[in-house]
Amino acid sequence: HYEKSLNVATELVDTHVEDGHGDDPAIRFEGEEITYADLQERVNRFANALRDRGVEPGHRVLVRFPNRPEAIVACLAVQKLGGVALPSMKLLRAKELEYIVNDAGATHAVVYDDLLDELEEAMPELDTLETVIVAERGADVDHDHLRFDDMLEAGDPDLEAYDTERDDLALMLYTSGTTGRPKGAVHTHRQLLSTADTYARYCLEPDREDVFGGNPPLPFAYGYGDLVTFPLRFGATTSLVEDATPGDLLDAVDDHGITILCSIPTAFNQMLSEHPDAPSEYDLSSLRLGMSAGEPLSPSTFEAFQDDYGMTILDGIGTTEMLHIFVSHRHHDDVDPSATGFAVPGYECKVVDPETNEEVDRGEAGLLAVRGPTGISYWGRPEKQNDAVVDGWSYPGDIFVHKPNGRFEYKSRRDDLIISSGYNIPGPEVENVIQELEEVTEVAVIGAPDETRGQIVKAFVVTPEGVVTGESLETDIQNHVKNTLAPYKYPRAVEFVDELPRTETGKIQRVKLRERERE
Ligand code: 3SK
Repeated sequence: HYEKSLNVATELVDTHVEDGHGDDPAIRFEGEEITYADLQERVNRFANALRDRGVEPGHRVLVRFPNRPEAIVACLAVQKLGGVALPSMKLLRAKELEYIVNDAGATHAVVYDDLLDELEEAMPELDTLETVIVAERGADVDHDHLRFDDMLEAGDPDLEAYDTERDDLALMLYTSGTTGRPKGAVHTHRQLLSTADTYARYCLEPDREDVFGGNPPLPFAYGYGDLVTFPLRFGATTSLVEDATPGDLLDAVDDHGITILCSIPTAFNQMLSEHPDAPSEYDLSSLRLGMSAGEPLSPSTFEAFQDDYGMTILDGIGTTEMLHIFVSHRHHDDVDPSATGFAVPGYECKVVDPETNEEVDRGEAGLLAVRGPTGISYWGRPEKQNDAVVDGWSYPGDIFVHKPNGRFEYKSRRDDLIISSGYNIPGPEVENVIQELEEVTEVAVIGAPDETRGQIVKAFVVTPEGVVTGESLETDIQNHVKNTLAPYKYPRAVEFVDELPRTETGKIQRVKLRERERE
């Protein structure tokens, strides 16, 4: 329960300073440590400068950065003024930015110099954008916009937060738009805090000594929670690394003493394959927990981390629309790696028949419905809203089984279910089995069109360097699946590829593989 008058920036920063923790580290970045008092001063200065430049309560402000402290300062400053922070993924091109900025009606943009070109290209088509502020790596960047550092210097260090209410908007994130146009998912001050007070509080049990670190980008809801809301809610520290490779992550654990490592399955798999000796080469003794989302974590990756790192990785499923994870194990649970976990405390989940929305029996597959402190809320898309939320239940679009032991087991995205000769085959179940093989780094399984069967199971496989691909490996893969799962699930086609198509947040774009098969 939250007071009616609530401001997320105040809760995440000012409360710690008021409680005597101003000298505690809030952010570690490269060699720098930013305390809570420093962060408060930067947020206040930047917010005052933004207000002088016309940012008003309710305004949407684009924030376009790699994982750097300025991104956190900018988002919190906007929120402290009652505005809505709109972080954008780095790799968005001019056309995509044009769509998002116009759809959101953003008035201001705070941009890192490396990412300015695409915005400049889009500028002639941006209807509402009035002011651009550029943060610079060096002082020699040529542009006609306002400078982040000048604003920080000029801004007053004292600021009373705007008197926002708990249900005022604070954050807006666009979905990746793999199916149709991207949609703006909006979140309130209360919802931001509630992700920390449900998932983080009960599943991770953080305290001030924790150091959160990882590589999900901040504009990805998963990264925003892991690296901004959660650490700052608990007075802990966030360790930021710009464009972190798996090797950079290991360095950051060693240098910054990361205790909760947040990432996605691809990066966890790369840590295993590219740094097999990491546990003896790096000081990883600070690690107490891993967090994974974005794609299901395979049981073989979970087990490898338990064996090699002595670290449990909690898999979770969330969505940009729901803001963070709503199904996961808690860290003291007996983790069953074949399942995602339980409904996060504070959330209710049920598995329903997609036709009737009636709950199906335990053990049967159906669509997952979720109800809790966050829910799907789209910016200006009433038709999508009505499809996604029915009777107060949000439908993220995933197929799950509610197992007799209470855990929810992920099957596939609704769109990724393969129907072959009348059998329903969840692609990720086949992927998990193929992933067990040493000769496989990554795999994606889809339904490929087939005249007789409607669809056949097809696996796209990436192998480690030096592995010989060809018929013999194809047969090994097929036999392994036949021996592990019902034989109708085996991949009738296997294609070896150099890499899998992915979104910027690391999700495999199975839709692209399906499109390729249809061509
Ligand atoms: O992809 C996920 O599972 C996820 C988790 C947390 C927040 C957002 C997303 C998309």
